Amino acid sequence: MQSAELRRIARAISTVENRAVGYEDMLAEAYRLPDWARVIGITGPPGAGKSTLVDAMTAHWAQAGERIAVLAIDPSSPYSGGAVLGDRIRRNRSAGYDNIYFRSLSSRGHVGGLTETATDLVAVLSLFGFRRVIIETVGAGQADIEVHETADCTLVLTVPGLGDGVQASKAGLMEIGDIFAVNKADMPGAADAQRTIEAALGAAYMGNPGINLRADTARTAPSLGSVSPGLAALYRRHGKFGEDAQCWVPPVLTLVAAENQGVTELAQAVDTFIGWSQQTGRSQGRSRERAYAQIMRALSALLLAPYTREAGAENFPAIVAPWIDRIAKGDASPIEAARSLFNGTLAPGTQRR
Ligand SMILES: Nc1nc2c(ncn2[C@@H]2O[C@H](COP(=O)(O)OP(=O)(O)OP(=O)(O)O)[C@@H](O)[C@H]2O)c(=O)[nH]1
Ligand SMILES: [Mg+2]
Repeated sequence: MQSAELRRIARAISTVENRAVGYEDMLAEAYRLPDWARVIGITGPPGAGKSTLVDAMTAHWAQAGERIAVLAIDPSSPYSGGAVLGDRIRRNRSAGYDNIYFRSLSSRGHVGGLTETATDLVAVLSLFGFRRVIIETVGAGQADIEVHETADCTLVLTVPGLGDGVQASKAGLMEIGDIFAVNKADMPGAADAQRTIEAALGAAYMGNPGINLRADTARTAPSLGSVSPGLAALYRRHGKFGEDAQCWVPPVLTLVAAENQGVTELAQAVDTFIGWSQQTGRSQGRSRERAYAQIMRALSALLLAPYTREAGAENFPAIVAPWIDRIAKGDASPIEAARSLFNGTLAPGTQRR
């Protein structure tokens, strides 16, 4: 990519991130594209080798001539003063290709939240001809879950020897993975880690890794009692044994990302999953759910806009504070607060006369 084009891409990304002037027009065009870039989310504990894997995977796809964008979500808190970008982007194998674009993004400060920004960014990157977008997040919280909403395929990376099966389930990562991989298989304990994850998955899945055809006749559904929201989302994504004719059981692969071992197989698994999701209509179903959520968020923002304009968004904390005190004292409920604000203080025409 020429530097002029890199600047145009960077400017477009900032416009979306900040919802700056031109943002709506850009999205109007981007959302009309017939086909978007495929989105691969990569998450896992700090130091698991995510960036090393991103480097190897981008090289793999870039070699095939694809144009790829990488967004590294920076988990930095406001206290640390922003990203240490050099640390988070590794370009060893992918350095020779000029069809790869890297960018670091803050996990905070997005007007509509990270899911909104990430989805819009995928649209805009598609406008610039990218066929794949890889999003790297540190497997430590909300950012992963939010980014996962946007991803066509979520890859959860772990390493041997940290009891990661347990760690991952604590962080809620077991429920978002479409594919799991144990990296650093050159270290002792990789097979154990693989078995731990397979065992953790066993409660929710039956059948063999990958696409399971005729799942309804093969097995009966596991009895899970009442299904948690996480599991329900998982079944929407992967199908459920006993109910759906086809199911996806997340494979648990092993890797040595630093040596480029297992990367081709992983890339193939990603494409198999994405292809299966599209063929079975699951991917389209998720896009529709996402569009609904996006419309509702945009709608609430528009409905709130007159109040925001009148009261001034910066005054909201002060306006709401007395209600927080009352709720803290056990003297009001949040919905009472919202209703009262809606009917009184915040109604247009009641401020600063
Ligand atoms: N032994 C071994 N080391 C690896 C492998 N892959 C990556 N590493 C090393 O692990 C360290 C962390 O790698 P990164 O790719 O930066 O890990 P990360 O998950 O992106 O880290 P954060 O972004 O900081 O969470 C580096 O020193 C890598 O060289 C592997 O397959 N085997
Ligand atoms: Mg990294």
